[in-house]
Amino acid sequence: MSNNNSYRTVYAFAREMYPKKKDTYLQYGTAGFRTKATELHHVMYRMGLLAVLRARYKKGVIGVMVTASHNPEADNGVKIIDPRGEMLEEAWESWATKFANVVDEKLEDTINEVIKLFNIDNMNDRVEIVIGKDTRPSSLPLAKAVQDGVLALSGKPIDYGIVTTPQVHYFVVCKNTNRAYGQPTEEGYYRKLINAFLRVRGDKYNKGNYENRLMYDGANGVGAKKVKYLREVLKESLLVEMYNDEIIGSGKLNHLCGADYVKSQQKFPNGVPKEKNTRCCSVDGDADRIVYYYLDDNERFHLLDGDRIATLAASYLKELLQKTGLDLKIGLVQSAYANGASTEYISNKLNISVSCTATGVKHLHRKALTYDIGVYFEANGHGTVVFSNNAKQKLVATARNNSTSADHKEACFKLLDVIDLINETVGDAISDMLLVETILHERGWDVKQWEECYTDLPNKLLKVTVKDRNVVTTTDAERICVTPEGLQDEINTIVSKYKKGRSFVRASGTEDIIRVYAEAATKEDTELLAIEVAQKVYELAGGIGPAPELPN
Ligand code: 16G
Ligand code: MG
Repeated sequence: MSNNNSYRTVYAFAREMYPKKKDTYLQYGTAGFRTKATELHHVMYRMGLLAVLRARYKKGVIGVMVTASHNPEADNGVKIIDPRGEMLEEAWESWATKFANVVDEKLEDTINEVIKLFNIDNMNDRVEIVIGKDTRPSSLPLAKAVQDGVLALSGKPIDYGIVTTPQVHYFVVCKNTNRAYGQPTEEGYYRKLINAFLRVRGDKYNKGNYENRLMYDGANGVGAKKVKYLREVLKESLLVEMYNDEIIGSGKLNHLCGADYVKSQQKFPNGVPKEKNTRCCSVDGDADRIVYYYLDDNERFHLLDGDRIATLAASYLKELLQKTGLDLKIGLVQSAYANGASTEYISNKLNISVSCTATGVKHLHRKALTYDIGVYFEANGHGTVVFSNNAKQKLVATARNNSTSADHKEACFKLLDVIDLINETVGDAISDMLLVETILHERGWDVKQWEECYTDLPNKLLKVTVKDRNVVTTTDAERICVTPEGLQDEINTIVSKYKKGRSFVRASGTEDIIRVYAEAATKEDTELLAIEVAQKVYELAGGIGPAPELPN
């Protein structure tokens, strides 16, 4: 006997419109599902269903973003956003995986399992699900599938059309805070960011060595579409020169351009003119990542990645905080991929507390929330700054207090403006760009002065293909390898041969491979160190295909 509810329409819809192919298995990874767009129709429908259950359980608005970020245009993906703008709670990731993989006939039972396990007794609530999508041609039908899933369980889909991932996070938070965070519209988003940016910038657009001109690589995606609007509003205050803005269906999304290409290839993107000593930036396919770079007089490429943005932001916020006279705790969060030179600079020169978490925005974000001012960035350009309620309340109270000195007051108002130009809900390429431009402007720095803060250690990333990536497990924020047994000892022995050597290995959360990271005092040593470690991984973790080879 079962007293389960019957969700016949759910099954009927699934069978008729979004049937699951027999042989597919997909896992909700670091940032949701991601694979060939043609494999995802049933997954999208089911994520619509899950989003409704989650929204009823949390009694709040949930977001769903259809995107495969920096992947090729033929891929797509989906991620679920929790009521506070965070990534879907890990305990529910396995439910997402289960939903994606059960046969159509079991869909109703799985819904009932969730309802029972989480005591969801408000199945009639008309919960809102915010849906956004990137510029991929496949995103339109896939977002429609999410909507159908939401409707099948009588939720209310709110379609925001083509937007960036961070915009969806922002809309979700605005709605769940009853608009205290801002207006849940695109106009509200731009207005909040741009008003703050213009107030801080004042009417002097060029300062010292800072020039208000920036070359912008939109990766032929949503980051290009959105900045077009931004440019109109920024007018003369910041001249954003747009490149790679062929948006829908050009097949060029992320192709030889965009933040991932620039960071992983350490190369200047196609489609941007090679102008020397000019500040450039690239965003990725859903505009939640950004990196800066320039070409020097000899056309040598210089990258200013997430570590650089983190150090720039942390040092600026620390200074500004000191000027407010308030005692608030500031900290910086990185992953093991952060360049060792940046970590040393933060601890020893900036005297800011720095901590390391596992890879993935959700881990860094969570740690950053433990500070009053928590700056977090991954080297690949994902990151933002979060401010505690305590910090915000103190700033407002001090700014409004008549006995506060004029200097302290001014600093409090400025910091409040800076908070408004930051999208705290998640890393946001557009908001991060405005923050970097604000700081460089205020300091009167050109891109070289920013780079001169510290010198990156040479570093190298390699991939090793193995039979089963799950054989590699790690601890201590992925810096120590636990299995296969003996691998860490081997890594230690190899690393000890190299000056300033550091290396770690971990299973990728987005590709079926093991990643090897290495850094050392010289480029040659770094190459050797990376290969030696990769060879050990190949040997001890069941490598397949050609073994990594030392250069001759
Ligand atoms: C995803 C993560 C990113 C992480 C990357 C690691 C989000 C929004 N994105 O793109 O934070 O750096 O995966 O990829 O969380 P990997 O596991 O393949 O190295
Ligand atoms: Mg992205």
